[in-house]
Amino acid sequence: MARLPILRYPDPRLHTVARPVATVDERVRRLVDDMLETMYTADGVGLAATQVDVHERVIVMDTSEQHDQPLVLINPEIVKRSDERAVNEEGCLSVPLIYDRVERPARVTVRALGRDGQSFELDAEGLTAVCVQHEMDHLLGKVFVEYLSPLKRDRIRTKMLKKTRDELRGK
Ligand code: GNR
Ligand code: NI
Repeated sequence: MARLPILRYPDPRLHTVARPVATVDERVRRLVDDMLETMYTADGVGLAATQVDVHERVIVMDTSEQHDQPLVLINPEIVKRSDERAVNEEGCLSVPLIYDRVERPARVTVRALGRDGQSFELDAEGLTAVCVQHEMDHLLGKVFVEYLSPLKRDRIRTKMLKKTRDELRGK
């Protein structure tokens, strides 16, 4: 397994729309395993392939308390959304140290292929519902800050550019 570099907002590659996976083969399983290692190492609860500059419909997640229940979603599709909405604080490994409130459907049912290539359905609520919708947005080239006001988004963009510049200078 290998840790992959995570793209940071406002990298334009984060706005790429991912293509479906044609076959869950050895290459895709290796990508999944590298993404899981990357997610766990970064202390994230989810990671979309877009964030590691691979533009295919692959997501890994683990919203369990013990971080011991990896979930793999390949070619995920939302088959049901609740009318009820919920507001949650979101963060993103591609926008480090920024957290803000986003409103989304409270519950979703997602159909996807697992690491074994078998189709399954996931009924998600709570953090799992937030996370799967956040990750599916990444696959469509959307970052959560795009739900915020243009003013907030612009402040975040400036802050991220400065942070990246400072880190490159070794500050
Ligand atoms: O680690 C993550 N935590 C998180 C918290 C609230 C809402 C969404 C997330 S996803 C994020 C990891 C990430 O950036 N996935 O794309
Ligand atoms: Ni994210």
